[in-house]
Amino acid sequence: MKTLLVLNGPNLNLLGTREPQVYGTQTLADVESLCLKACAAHGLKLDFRQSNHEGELVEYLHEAGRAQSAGTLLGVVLNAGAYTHTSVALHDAIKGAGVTVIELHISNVHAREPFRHHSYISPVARAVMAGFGVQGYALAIDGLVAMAAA
Ligand code: CA2
Repeated sequence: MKTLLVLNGPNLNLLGTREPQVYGTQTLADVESLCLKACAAHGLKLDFRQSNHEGELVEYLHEAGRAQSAGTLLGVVLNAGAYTHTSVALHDAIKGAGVTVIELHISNVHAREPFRHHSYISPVARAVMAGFGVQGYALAIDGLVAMAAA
């Protein structure tokens, strides 16, 4: 049974506690449950993580690259949070690890402040999903599975 990694960046541990008009009312634990369901439907094991630390996210992406090379990991659904718009380190980590990443955003970042319009992740992502709310996580999992099967 292969694993799929859902990786969440800074402040996503606060999901459901503030800004419900932007991010909805579901918590990160709710998101983990919906990812678990989506992975189970495809016979996949879920590895669900969150970190507020850029270096830790880099380490997780390196680990994911090794697991994908070893054939035990299908790929990563990554919501890099605000690091999306700032982190050359995450860009380089994805590229260097050679790991398949689907970039995911709960909100439609392109309909928000201009500083959220640029992503360092998009050029090294296989696909980008934004604006579907937390349901986007399940859609991204389905999309990653479909891509891997094609
Ligand atoms: O829409 C998304 O998923 C984002 O990746 C979320 C990031 C934001 O910086 C990106 O531009 C878009 C922010 C995550 C913080 O989430 C919070 C949720 C509730 C309360 C406070 C923060």
